[in-house]
Amino acid sequence: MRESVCADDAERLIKGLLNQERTALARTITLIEDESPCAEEILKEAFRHRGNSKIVGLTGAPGVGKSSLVDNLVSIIRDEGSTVGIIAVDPSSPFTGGAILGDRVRMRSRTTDEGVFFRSLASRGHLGGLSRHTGDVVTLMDAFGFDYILIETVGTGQSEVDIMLYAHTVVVVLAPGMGDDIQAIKAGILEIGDVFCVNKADHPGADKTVSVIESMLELNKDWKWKPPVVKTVAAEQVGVEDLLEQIKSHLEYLRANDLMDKRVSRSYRASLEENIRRETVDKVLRCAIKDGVLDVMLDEMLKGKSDPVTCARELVRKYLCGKEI
Ligand SMILES: Nc1nc2c(ncn2[C@@H]2O[C@H](COP(=O)(O)OP(=O)(O)O)[C@@H](O)[C@H]2O)c(=O)[nH]1
Ligand SMILES: [Mg+2]
Repeated sequence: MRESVCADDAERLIKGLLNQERTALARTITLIEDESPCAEEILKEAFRHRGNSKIVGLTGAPGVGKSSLVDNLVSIIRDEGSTVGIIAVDPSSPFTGGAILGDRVRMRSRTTDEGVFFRSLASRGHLGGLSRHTGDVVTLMDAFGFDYILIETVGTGQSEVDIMLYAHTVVVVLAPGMGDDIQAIKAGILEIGDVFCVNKADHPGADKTVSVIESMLELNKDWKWKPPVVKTVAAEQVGVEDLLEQIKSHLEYLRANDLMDKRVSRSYRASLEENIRRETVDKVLRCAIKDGVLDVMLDEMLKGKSDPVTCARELVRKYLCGKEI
């Protein structure tokens, strides 16, 4: 019964999505976040229609100015007549003002501008992981037909780095005087950056930060694409055109060197992993929570009657093995 209702709904939403109806897009994203079975059909169909968007990720520590940059990039992209979908996977800390800036883009997309669509994804899902839906939302926005998709995420952990795998071009954003974050760069982000952006160039030490990044990039002699380092003052709309030019150059480089497929398959791989986790780890935990089995097991562990290894095996056997999933 549920299936047939779902099928109708899915068909209508797919049609709407491909007709660039924003309500259909918004509704489908909600279905995905709710992990509704209807979302699956839509996603399968949407996947067949993706492949035209330029997907750009922006990552960096909280407060460096990612949302401000996104806001600026959106203005320039719109001035060029292109459309843009924005995905913010950002806890929007009240201390950084992230929420307020996000609101600015969100307001524009809700009120006057049909060419902008903003969606923030809850960064912590109910199972405790980082948003597992980013890849799916990228697929939907791509199928919808935005010229650009911008993904903003806080670049502090591995999961955030993983989200960047959905992008064709990754922009790593820094601000001057961030000694600790230069260390963080060493721990993984340097490798994924295609373009580096030193924002808040109105603050002292911007040139120093640029040269630190450049000297780190020098260590890798194998670059076919040497990531450019761009200075911006997002608060005053300075340097953001140059940033967009560098992003476009990188996309052009990928295309000219037949590297786009590699990037795309990187994102498919990330999507695949995301889906496998959802079909296994998330499913087992969800079932165990729903049935109350998890609480029972935790209690048994507390009483010394069981252990995580045994319980994990039991849960996998109970909820995955021999069952249709
Ligand atoms: N001085 C200065 N402040 C900036 C600049 N860009 C952003 N900001 C401010 O820095 C704060 C954090 O910016 P936001 O874009 O929310 O950073 P996010 O957390 O990385 O998204 C806000 O108060 C911005 O107004 C800049 O280029 N210079
Ligand atoms: Mg932000």
